[in-house]
Amino acid sequence: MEMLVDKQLLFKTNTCLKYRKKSEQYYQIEHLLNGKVFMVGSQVVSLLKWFMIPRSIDEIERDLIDVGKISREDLRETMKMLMGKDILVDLTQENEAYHIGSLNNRIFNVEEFFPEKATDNQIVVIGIPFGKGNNTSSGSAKFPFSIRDFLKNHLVDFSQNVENVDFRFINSKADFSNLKNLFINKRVKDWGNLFIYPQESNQTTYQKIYQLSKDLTVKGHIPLFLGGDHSISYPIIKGLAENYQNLHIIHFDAHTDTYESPINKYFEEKNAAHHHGNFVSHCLKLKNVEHFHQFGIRGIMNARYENLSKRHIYWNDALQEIIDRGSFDSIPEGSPVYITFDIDFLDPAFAPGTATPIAGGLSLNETYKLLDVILHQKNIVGIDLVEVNPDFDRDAQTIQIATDLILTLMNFVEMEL
Ligand SMILES: [Mn+2]
Repeated sequence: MEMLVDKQLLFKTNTCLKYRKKSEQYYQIEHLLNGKVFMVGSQVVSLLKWFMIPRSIDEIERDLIDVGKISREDLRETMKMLMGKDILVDLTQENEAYHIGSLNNRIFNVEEFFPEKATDNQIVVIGIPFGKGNNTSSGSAKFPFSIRDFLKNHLVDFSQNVENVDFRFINSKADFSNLKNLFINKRVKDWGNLFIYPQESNQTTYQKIYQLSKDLTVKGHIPLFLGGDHSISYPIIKGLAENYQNLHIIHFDAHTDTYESPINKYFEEKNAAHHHGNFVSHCLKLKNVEHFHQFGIRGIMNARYENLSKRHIYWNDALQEIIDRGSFDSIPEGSPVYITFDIDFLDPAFAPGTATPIAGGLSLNETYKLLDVILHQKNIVGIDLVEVNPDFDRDAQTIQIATDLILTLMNFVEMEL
């Protein structure tokens, strides 16, 4: 048994399970951290009860196999199945550091993502319902739920007959054939939302996000994170930077997110968490992050800036020049590009649902024109959309813009289909 070779292993039944007896033979098991439900036989439940005390290989050999309770083959298959579903865990191994909650309102009604089953590269949508990086308003944590509810309530379904969807409703000048092909070829999947225990520390959450980003990108998937506040982008980019070198970050935002203060620095020395207003400062310290291109910067809060060695600021009022020029060639061809999009890049008249609005941003149509110029033929390896705060929204106006932006950004993702 290759799995049972290492004498150090110690197996235990996951404590976050709910059992329901369905008949004499069958039980339903619900995994409380990801919402997944399984049917198992009563013998499996007996086995799980036995494993409620951590068991070593020696005990398994002595008390199950040697006495003929179960054959070695059957036990191996059963344990493999249970461990794959995180029902049985190996206490001595680094356990999966995060759980993703399964949903029935997947975005655009696309299929659920199963990491172990994915045979080709996918755009994987994951919600990060985390707003504690902003200490005055944490409402952005609601966005992953709000957008999925909104789309489900409006029966937005791109899981079939996408041939008949006319994406020109977003931007009639753009060519959406790539997006259509992504949907037709089932290359967009929704994994669900990261499970965040309400009492866990911010550091714990950031560690999970980092691991998640690293795991997805090492397999070549293109993650599309729905924030959440902007602090989540640091662990995401840290995860990507483990897999890609010479990363270029394209950052749409009214703010530079490099705010430093003596208080920040004091706590930073104590290894305290970063926040939504300084995630860029942390990213700049990552070796593989080569350039940070910041678009849309404006407002009194951005009067001071420093550390421009890796940063390139494109002030808000200069964006029209890029649109008029029709080209943006500051990123070498083929370089991996990560897009982080703060909804406050847009003028709050268009997108009011955000916690730190700054007037004077681009309109929606101007934004599409700019994206067409900047993102044309870029090697996009990941995307996030952050800082959408449903608490400040008006008639789901910002949710609708966020939807159009998600579709627009996905349309730029080039994949071999
Ligand atoms: Mn911002």
